[in-house]
Amino acid sequence: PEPATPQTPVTFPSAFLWGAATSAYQIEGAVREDGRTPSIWDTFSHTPGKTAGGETGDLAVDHYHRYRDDVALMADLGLNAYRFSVSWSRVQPTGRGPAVQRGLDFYRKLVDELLAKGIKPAVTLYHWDLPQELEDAGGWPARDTALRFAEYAAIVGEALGDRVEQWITLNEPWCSAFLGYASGVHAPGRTDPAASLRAAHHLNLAHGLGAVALRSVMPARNSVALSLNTSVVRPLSQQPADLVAARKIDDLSGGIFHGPILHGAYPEHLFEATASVTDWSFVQDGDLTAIRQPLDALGLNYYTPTLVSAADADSRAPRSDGHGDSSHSPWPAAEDVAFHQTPGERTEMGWTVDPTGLHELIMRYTREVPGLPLYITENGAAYDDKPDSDGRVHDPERVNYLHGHLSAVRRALADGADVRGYYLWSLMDNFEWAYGYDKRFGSVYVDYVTLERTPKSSALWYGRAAKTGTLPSVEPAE
Ligand code: PNW
Repeated sequence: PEPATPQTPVTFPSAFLWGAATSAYQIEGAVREDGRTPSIWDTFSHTPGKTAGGETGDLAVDHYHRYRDDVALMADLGLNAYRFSVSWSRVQPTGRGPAVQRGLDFYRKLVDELLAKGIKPAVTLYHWDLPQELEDAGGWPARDTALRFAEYAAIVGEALGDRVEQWITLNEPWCSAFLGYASGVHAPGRTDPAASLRAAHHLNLAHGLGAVALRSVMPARNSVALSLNTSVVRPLSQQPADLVAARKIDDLSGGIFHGPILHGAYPEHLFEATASVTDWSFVQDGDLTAIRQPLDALGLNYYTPTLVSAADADSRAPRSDGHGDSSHSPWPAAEDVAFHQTPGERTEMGWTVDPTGLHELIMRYTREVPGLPLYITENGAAYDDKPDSDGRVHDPERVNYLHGHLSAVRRALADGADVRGYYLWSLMDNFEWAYGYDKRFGSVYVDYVTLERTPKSSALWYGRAAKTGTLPSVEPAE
């Protein structure tokens, strides 16, 4: 962990984006309004036993009706960027066919509100909420879903491309493919390793076709990117078997996406490593060319590093590894890998706080694609926040987390990385997927009875950083 004191001023470039991030299903609510129909997350959260306490995004934090206040709050805090996602089911309820104008109008109003307050919008097209009808037709393991995504991308690009410059096709395709189709802790809750690898390929294809579709309808000045959550994988030792285990998890978390997207090829060892699960015959001629589209930027999401070793015979049981409770592993064909807890302080998710991993991740992609602008599109922590008797919410642990990770970004800049901005996850407390409302990632506290928003001390701290371009000092955590 970073020492909280003594501190020298940590200053950022003047054009740096200081943002916060959210996603549609986690904050909007209004799931049956204005023509929206169910996504896989509506179905999943309404299936008994799938989320903590059976919680759903039906109301979430009611952002659909409170977006003006939420934008005003961001402006008051001093943020100059906001990353949100579009609900596919609002725009194209069945995942096909003509767009619903009322759905598009919501996002247009949101964007206009942001622009009026000097906040730069970044739109994520897909943050895990596939229209249920497309899942019923096969979901991401079916090739057609990638083609449907490209049509949807063109619809949203056409509607918002004149006023939104920053576009992200997919958020964390790793989670969509492997938590959705292998471990089943996320929607649609399938536990089929072969299907999860098909899903990964079709998500890659969706990204490539989506990037082309966006560019065909948008001004050339706009930027097209995607957000990856490549694990920062560390081997437990330098023994060859542990290094092989680390490479396998690196391939399955990062290379399986950035290989084809950035370099036009899957990692050398991936086919062999997963041969027990699939023959990869779903990769068609021309797919790798279609997937490798020039990127204007890359989004990196980072929370914690991953520590692995070769599994000995008795550590081969499937485990959840902080990826939720499941007897099914999210890592296909990786029974020979054991996962370990990184030592150190942990957040409410049980994720170890380690800012050096963020520096490592940034430098890795700086080497992987020299010259590609990078954004930290998510970084943050869940803590058990509670209002004081005076109604204020003090979260010194989160301030410390943000200070440590933003300092790591600053060190990467000094080391030559081209990081253009940082989006804190998350603007406000919200529906944390399978964990429901239990895990609070917000810098703004949400009272789940009144839905009242209260900036935590971390939001005020981060706002000062945004306004001044310099990290304020950190009070030692009590
Ligand atoms: C990301 N894992 O989710 C998402 O993009 C957010 O929607 C989410 O709220 C946030 O991080 C916090 O969880 C992840 O198991 C969920 O490795 C799970 C994992 C990683 C990211």
